[in-house]
Order: sequence, then structure tokens, then C-alpha cells
Amino acid sequence: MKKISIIGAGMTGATTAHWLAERELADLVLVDVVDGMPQGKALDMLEAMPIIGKDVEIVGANEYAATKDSDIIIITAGLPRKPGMSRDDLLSANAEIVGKAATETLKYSPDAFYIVLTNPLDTMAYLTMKKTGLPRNRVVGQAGILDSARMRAFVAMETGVSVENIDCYVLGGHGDEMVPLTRHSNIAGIPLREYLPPDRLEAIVNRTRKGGGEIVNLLKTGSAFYAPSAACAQMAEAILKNKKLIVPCAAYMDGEYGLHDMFFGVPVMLGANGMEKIIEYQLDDKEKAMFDKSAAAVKETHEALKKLVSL
Ligand code: TXD
Repeated sequence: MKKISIIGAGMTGATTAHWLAERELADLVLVDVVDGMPQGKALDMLEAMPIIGKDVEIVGANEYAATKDSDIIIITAGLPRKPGMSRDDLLSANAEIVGKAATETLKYSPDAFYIVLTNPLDTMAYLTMKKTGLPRNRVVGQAGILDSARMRAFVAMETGVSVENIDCYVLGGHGDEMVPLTRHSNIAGIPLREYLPPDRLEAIVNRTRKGGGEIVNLLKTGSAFYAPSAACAQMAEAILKNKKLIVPCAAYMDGEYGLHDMFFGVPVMLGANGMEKIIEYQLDDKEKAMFDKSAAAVKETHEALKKLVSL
């Protein structure tokens, strides 16, 4: 059985374990600093396995040693947003937590692939790659699957069409400057721009951009977790099953889309070698302008990180 370790057993970490256990993909380890909490959640989930008929081992721990020989490490440890906060407000607190999680886990699992979820997402993925010194195929950040799924859900709500028929692509940084690509999005092959009147499409794009904040404002004590963790599980499955799945993820840019030395949300292919390929869309001038604006915002957070941490 493969092994996946999830660092941070809070809302997204524990729910990622839940989605993964349903898929019977790998044995699972939950690590958290809170005494007893990861152990309690892991045992409770393990006790659900006879009911759902899945043979998965689930262990909780406060020490990184429990993650030994993991195939995939998923980093969710860190603070979530509260109402009124931007993702960037989390930078200094989460940089310390993610930096430690990355270097400690690598000691026990030198061959693992990393999926990063902690915010500010693009910058935490960058930190993970720099701290571990891993090649870029081994570190990927989750944002685009979630942002695209939000847009797909809103289109389904608007049209009454099955979510399975709806393909949307939201690229760029995981912030309010994200780039929903309406030209590339479609319902059963029909371009979204033909299917929906411009004002409805614009409303969906705006709601997508603010989708994370909408949930934060409703929950008040934390941020979204069901959809983000479903996205992490999909990424882990694509890697472990060598699916060659093309999904939007945060990947290290080495000249693609004219971007260098930064993580950014682009379509990537996920397979047994992790982030195997970056797919480059042809962007028109308007899309390129949105891309550049989003990239500038992400770059600024990367620069702020470099002032806090030596990389
Ligand atoms: O799409 C995305 N990328 C995101 C990102 C979608 C949703 C949430 N996103 C971010 O993930 C969010 O802004 C946070 O930065 C992280 C985790 O969110 P979550 O909702 O899971 O936060 P919780 O419930 O507070 O859980 C975080 C856990 C908590 O149990 C802490 O005790 C633990 O992290 N924690 C640690 N675990 C291990 N090691 C260390 N050092 C540590 N510090 C805190």
C-alpha cells in the first residue's frame, strides 16, 4: 500500500484524509502539533473503515517520524483566514510552520512528492521547493482545481446542467486577482460565452474570484475545507495512479508564460513523476493582462517572503 502523510490535521487536513480514505488509495498519517487531536481524528476515521468497507490504515501523530517513507506529503499546517483578512496576511506565521514541515518531512521521506495547500498558497509552495531543494516536478500547490470547481459549481447553479458537463479553467495566483478563463470554459463543448449572457457570466466570474472570502464570511471562524481537500485528494490520486491528468495547479515557472522563479497557477499534467508538464495556452491580450496583474501580486508576496526567510 502507498503512504500519504498529511501535515496539519485541522479542517482541510482531516477532510483530505477523509476523501483519500474513501478512495482506498494509500495508508494515511495525520500529523499535528496539538496533543491527541491527530490521534483522535485518525482513530475515529479508522473506525469508520469497516462501515465503508475500505482497508486503509490511518495513524495520528505529533512527531514527523511517523511520516517515514511516505510517497506523498500534503502540507496543510498553518493558520486559516478570518473575516477581513487576505491570504497574504498569513505570510509570516505560516512561513515558519511550512518551512519546518517541509524540511522535517523530507528527512524521513526523501523520495516524496509534495502537495502544498497552506496560504498564501503560491508563496508557500515556493518556500517548500526552496527549503527542500527538490526539483520542480516534486512540488505542486493546490489552488486552481478549487477555484475552477467553484466556477463550475456556479455555472451548474445558473444553468441547471450537470457539473460533469461543465469545464472551467481558473488560472493565476490564488488571490482575488485570479484569472477565470471564460474563453476556454465550456458546457458540453459549447463555449460558456455562447451559453450565458455576458452579465450572468460576469457575475459568475466575480463570485468565483471572491469564492474563498464568501465561505470565510459565512463560517467566521475559519475557511473552506470540503472543496479544497477534495482537490488535494484528486491531485494525490493523479500522481499515485499515473493518470496524466491535466488540471490547474500552482507550479514553479521557469520561463513558461514569460514567468521566472515563482509559483503560479497554470494547467499542468500530473502523473507518476508528479508535475510532469506545464501546458501553455495561447492567451489573447486581455487574458495576458489579467495574467500579468495576478503574477505581479504573487511576485510581491514572494519578495515579502524573501525578506522574512533566507532561501
Ligand atoms: O486552496 C487553498 N490553497 C486553500 C488554502 C483552501 C483552504 C485552506 N487554505 C489554507 O490551508 C488556509 O488558509 C490555511 O493556511 C491552511 C489550513 O487551513 P485549515 O482550514 O485546515 O486550518 P485549521 O483547521 O486551523 O488547521 C490547521 C492545522 C491546525 O490543526 C494546527 O494545529 C496545525 O495546522 N498546525 C500544525 N501542524 C503541524 N505542524 C505545525 N508546526 C503546525 N502548526 C499548526
